[in-house]
Amino acid sequence: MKLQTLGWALVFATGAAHAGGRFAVHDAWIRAMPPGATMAAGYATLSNDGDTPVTILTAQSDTFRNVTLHETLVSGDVSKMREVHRLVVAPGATIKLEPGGRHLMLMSPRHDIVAGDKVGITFLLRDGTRVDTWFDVTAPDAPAGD
Ligand SMILES: [Cu+2]
Repeated sequence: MKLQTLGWALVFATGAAHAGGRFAVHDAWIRAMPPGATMAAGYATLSNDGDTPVTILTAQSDTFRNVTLHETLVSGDVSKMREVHRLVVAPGATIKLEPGGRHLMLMSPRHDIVAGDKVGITFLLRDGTRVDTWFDVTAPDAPAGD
């Protein structure tokens, strides 16, 4: 019992400082938007190399007025999107944000987004950690995932 208490104390003491180190964002990209478009989607691979779950609450960007986590639900030939209020990355797991699945919904850009740009996006974790990342803007006709 005593050992277990000590274990938790260590987790709390070091958890916040290390959360950003075990949560990582790879291969982050946004498809370039046609001029005047008000909506784009962000894709990335999210990984958790730690031994406790990482909970993502939301994301923010200086480039877009509104950023939310979305999932795509397909029923028959109808495809709908809905907001996800938290996304848990299990220890050792990766989650792909990809076309046709979960994605960042990026709304109301403050300026046009063109291929070659980099867009700063910050993930907010439940433990209070903010994880700053860069998303590459790719040409509109680039194959998904490139
Ligand atoms: Cu969406």
